[in-house]
Amino acid sequence: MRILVTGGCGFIGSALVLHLVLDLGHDVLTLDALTYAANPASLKPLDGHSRHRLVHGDICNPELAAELFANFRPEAVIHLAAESHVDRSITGPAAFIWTNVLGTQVMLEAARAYYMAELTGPEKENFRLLHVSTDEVYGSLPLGDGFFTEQSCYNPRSPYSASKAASDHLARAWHHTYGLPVVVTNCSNNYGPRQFPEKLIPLQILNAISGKALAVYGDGLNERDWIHVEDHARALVATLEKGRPGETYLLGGRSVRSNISVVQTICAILDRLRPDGGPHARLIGFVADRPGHDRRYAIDPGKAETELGWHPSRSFEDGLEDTVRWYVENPDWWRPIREGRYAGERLGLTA
Ligand code: NAD
Ligand code: TDX
Repeated sequence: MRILVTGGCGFIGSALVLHLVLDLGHDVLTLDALTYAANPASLKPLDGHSRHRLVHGDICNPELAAELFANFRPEAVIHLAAESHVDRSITGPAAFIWTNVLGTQVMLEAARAYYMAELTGPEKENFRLLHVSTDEVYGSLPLGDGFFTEQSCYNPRSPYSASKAASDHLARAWHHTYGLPVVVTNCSNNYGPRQFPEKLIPLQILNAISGKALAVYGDGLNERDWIHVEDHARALVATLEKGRPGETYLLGGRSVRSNISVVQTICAILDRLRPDGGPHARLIGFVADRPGHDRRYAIDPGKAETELGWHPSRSFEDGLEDTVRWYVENPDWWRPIREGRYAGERLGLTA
């Protein structure tokens, strides 16, 4: 299949693109603006690969989007490009509205024009646009209690989740109004190799390795439902293959943990891998809470499991151990980021 992936140089996008090309043999065109969050090193295994091409460009550019549809003629689109970090959305929301809302509209319009004008017969019947979103659109559950389902009401509470909620509504509107075969997934917190070290797990791993403070927001009891990024990538492929247009599938790893227990587990793993730096838990400290900090996210992935035949396969503790090991063994991937070098500079581009 020819698949257009937006945001393929990011954390989830790169895991997905590697899976699509190397494991499944698909032809992939990655469209990515190479923002600070991108790391082209994540796609290094595809250097020179005949089945992959990277286009450095912005999803908010309608001419570029139209050109890529016309020339690449995708059989499917998986749309992941987004501003993704909640803390950044609190200090600078504009980029989130721009990319997540306007950029999604641009991709939907380009897909609609192509779908209507260029596709016929089985090509048209089988075309899909998969919109990749988050469980944060559903707001916050009470501590220790309850799960989001496809029936949960939208209640976004941060600029990030509000922008993603808007993009979900646009995606569904393009299905209902124009008949574009859109499928939406809302996934819980991902973890795994190649995640930008601003998110909880990689940030705490790298701070612990360098003996820096491990800042836990508020009382540390907020809960997140963790899924390994490779389980998410497999879920997206299953959704593309079996998901029904117009439907929504909630994806999660059935691994709800409090933030403090995640940080303590990272410390315990590092105590085993790097006993000289331990005990790492001495570095843990509680800091001021995130404004509007959602208490609990938790997903019931029952519909995805039943309809798509997909199940999360990684236990959180095993997956976390592998992830900590990956960061310990791959400083070449994260050192340029920690040294504050611009993503484009890492690529040899100018800002
Ligand atoms: P990320 O921040 O690691 O990567 C985002 C990628 O999108 C980067 O490569 C960046 O360069 C690219 N991008 C940003 N703005 C762009 C633009 N205007 N044009 C083209 N490319 C642009 O994000 P991630 O964690 O991999 O998340 C990917 C998607 O999955 C997002 O849509 C996010 O909302 C969603 N999601 C993430 C999680 C999670 O836990 N990380 C969970 C559920 C859903
Ligand atoms: O230093 C920290 N200390 C801390 O206590 C950081 C960075 C986070 N936290 C807390 C806040 C959250 O309760 O840890 C939890 C996880 O934080 P993030 O990694 O920032 O993730 P979250 O806000 O839950 O959002 C993530 O999951 C859903 C992704 O960033 C989103 O893109 C995704 O949609």
